[in-house]
Formats: sequence, C-alpha cells, structure tokens
Amino acid sequence: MINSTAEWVTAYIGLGSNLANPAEQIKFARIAIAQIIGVKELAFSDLYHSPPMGPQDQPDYVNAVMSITTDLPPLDLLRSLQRIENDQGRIRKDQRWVARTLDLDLLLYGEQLIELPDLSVPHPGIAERAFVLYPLYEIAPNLLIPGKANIADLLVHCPVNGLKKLAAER
Ligand code: A4P
Ligand code: MG
Repeated sequence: MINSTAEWVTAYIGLGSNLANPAEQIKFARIAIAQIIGVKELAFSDLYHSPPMGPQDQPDYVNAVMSITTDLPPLDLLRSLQRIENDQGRIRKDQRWVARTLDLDLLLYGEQLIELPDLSVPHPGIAERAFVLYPLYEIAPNLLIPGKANIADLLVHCPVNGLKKLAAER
C-alpha cells in the first residue's frame, strides 16, 4: 500500500539466477519489481555471467543490479522480493548457496545499517562479490556503501573471478 507520508528512499537490489533460462528469469524479475506498489525503477545494469560462488556442482549464474526508489519500509520490500522469488519457482533448500531460479538480495536501503533476524543491510556479501560490485558500479559509480567504503575502492580490491558481461542478452 502506498504510504503518502513516507519518504522515498533509493535502494539497490541484486538479482541472480542459474536455473530455467536465467537471463529470462532476471528480465521477468525486473518487470515484477517495477510493478510492486510503492516501487519505481531508477536504473538497471547490464546482465553478467559468473561462475558459481559456493558449491561448484551447479550451473553458472546470470547476475544484474537494479536501483529503485521506494516508500516501502525495508522488511516490506524484502517480503515483496521474496514473493517474486516464490512466484518464479524458487524452491528453498536447507543448504545455502545452491542453484535457484531467482535470488533477490536487498543490497542497500538508503544509507541505513539494518541488523534484524531476517534482514542485514548492507547485504553481508556486498563488498567482496564481483557479480555484485561490477553491475552496481555500472549504475552507481559514486556510491558510498554505508559502513564499508566507496564502490570504486572496493572494486579495485575485488578480483573479477570469471565475471563477463552479457552485452547481447540485455
Ligand atoms: N536475508 C538477510 N539479509 C538479506 C538481504 N539483505 N537480502 C535473509 C535478502 N535476504 C536477506 O536467503 C536466506 C535469508 O537471508 C532469507 O530468509 C532472508 O531473510 P535465501 O535467499 O533464502 O538463501 P540464500 O540466497 O541461499 O542465502 P544467502 O546467504 O542470502 O546467499 P546469497 O548471499 O544470496 O548468495 N554465485 C554467483 N556467481 N552469483 C550469485 O548470485 N548467489 C548465491 C547466494 C551463491 N552463489 C552465487 C550467487
Ligand atoms: Mg539470497
């Protein structure tokens, strides 16, 4: 529901998929996110191809990053993102970092530092992952990551780890 008194905040979402036509999963998710009431798309990165971080017996990933403006509180935004994951056939397993049709991570929510049982922002992996930092830099080259550093400095210290742009797939 739109809250007319709430401020609009810029947030960043990391999108990842490695099952069931990953590039299409990411494109569908972009549309679904922009259709959440209380969310407007600001920018969307190119699509990137990356080898799996974590268990290696799974397909390569397609990743992207999206910036939005939203008047949803962070936990409501997270629930909306999880609904989209579920709608796109996400099956949650007990094991972490396993193959999935869609993973939507809330990377940043304004400049807020959030530590709740269900939500850590900035996302804990943000500073070390090439598949997050490169697309994030593409759409927000001057970004300051609260509690960490500016994105250009983080990028300098982040190995590319096999990340490649899928220019034709956008
Ligand atoms: N949660 C806490 N903070 C957040 C946040 N900022 N955004 C909680 C989203 N969720 C957050 O997530 C587990 C729990 O994290 C949720 O219940 C939520 O309340 P999940 O999506 O169910 O499980 P997961 O994704 O397997 O675990 P995790 O630890 O979130 O993994 P990551 O960090 O998402 O990494 N390799 C490549 N190349 N590309 C990828 O995109 N992704 C992963 C998953 C592994 N390897 C990858 C990639
Ligand atoms: Mg996740």
